Amino acid sequence: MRVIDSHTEGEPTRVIVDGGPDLGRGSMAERRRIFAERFDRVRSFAVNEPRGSDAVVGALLCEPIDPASAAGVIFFNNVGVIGMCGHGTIGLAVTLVHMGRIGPGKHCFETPVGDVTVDILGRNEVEIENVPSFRFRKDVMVDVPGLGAVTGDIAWGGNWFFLVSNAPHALTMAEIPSLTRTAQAVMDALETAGIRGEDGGKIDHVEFFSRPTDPTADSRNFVLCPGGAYDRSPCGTGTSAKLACLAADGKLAAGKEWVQESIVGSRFQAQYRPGDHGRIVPRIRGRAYVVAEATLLRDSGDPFADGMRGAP
Ligand code: PYC
Repeated sequence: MRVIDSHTEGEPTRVIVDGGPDLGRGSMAERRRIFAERFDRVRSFAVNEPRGSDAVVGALLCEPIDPASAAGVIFFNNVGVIGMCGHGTIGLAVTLVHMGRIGPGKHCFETPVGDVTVDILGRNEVEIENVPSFRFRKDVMVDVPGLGAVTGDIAWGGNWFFLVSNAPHALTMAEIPSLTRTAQAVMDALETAGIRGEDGGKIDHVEFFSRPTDPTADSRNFVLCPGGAYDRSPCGTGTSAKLACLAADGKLAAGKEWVQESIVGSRFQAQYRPGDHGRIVPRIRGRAYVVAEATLLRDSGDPFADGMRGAP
């Protein structure tokens, strides 16, 4: 399997450019289902230890349905498939530029949750127009064992998010273990209480916010992803969900820039335009850098040939 690794504002993406499974020619949602049901070993092989880590997001490059699109893509991580991935889309775009497959200008990527447009602004800088995003419920209270009542909004940004405005710990690198434990407890409590997204989708991302460290940013976040790893980038789908909440509250006008700082201090520049049915269409700008081209090998005698998770 041939892969190209990059990071987007600190968060790694591994694009499978050759040697991935054939998922047929159905819709991207259908291909994601087939990948999840029949090729989970391939997912684990590609991103888990010893070849990867819990933080790596994989991107399986597919033939697009529409020949005018630049690519189809299925995103996945250490525990399963995900809907959309903002940092991964930026990483994929920079990877395709690195491969000479796309150049400056706009290109369409097909994902299981809808088409996204990427605008290549430079070798490392990309702006994506994400899938339409919206807030589903405001001020939802959930009782979290050991913590008490936590209130947040539920919003869609390509994945389902629970957004908590007042982070329960300081958003510093030193607090990452506590932030991870608390965000996981919130995610588990939402599931136990049967609190889900509009389509019954599991809320598998929890996002805490505080004031930014750098006063030129608007906000700082910590995002816990399914599988227990935190997003090193400001999270493209999480920033989209945040924009949807700000728009719904009348706190951010269409076209006005929002700078989202991540827990590691990296940034996305974001804005939105109004979409249909009360949704917004977010635009997220960030930078990615290619860090490796590799061939992943499999030794059938290796007891961990299909990858393993080093930490629970
Ligand atoms: O950037 O949307 C994102 C993302 C989702 C999970 C990790 N990164």
